[in-house]
Amino acid sequence: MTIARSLTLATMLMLTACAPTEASGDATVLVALADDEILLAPPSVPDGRIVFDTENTSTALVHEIEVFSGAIDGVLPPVANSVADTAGLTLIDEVEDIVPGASATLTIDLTPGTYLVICNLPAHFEAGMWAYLTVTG
Ligand SMILES: [Cu+2]
Repeated sequence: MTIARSLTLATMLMLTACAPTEASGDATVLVALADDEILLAPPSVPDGRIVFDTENTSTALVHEIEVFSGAIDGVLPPVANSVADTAGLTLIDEVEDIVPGASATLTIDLTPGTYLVICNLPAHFEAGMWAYLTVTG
């Protein structure tokens, strides 16, 4: 392969990698459910149909993913009876009972705003299982 051809291939790969995800309709958020945190990659996506590609990375605990609208970044809901009191939030969708090592996919249409992603099994929210997702317009 010539150098010019290698450069062309490299350029094409870069253009493909940089193509905006919203052009194809869906944005994907990789969600790692760990025992003491939830990691979202990326933590900000454009509005529209969003695929939460979720994996329970725990070796021992069952987890769930719940996505709430109406969240304010930096303002967590209070805890009552070992779970988050989500009375001021709106549950958009969830997947329960994701066993250790298992994956689950949640696809939701979201409008711009701040969303709170949590696992609300007893004591899990308090342990740190929450993350904010920013959806931009
Ligand atoms: Cu959990």
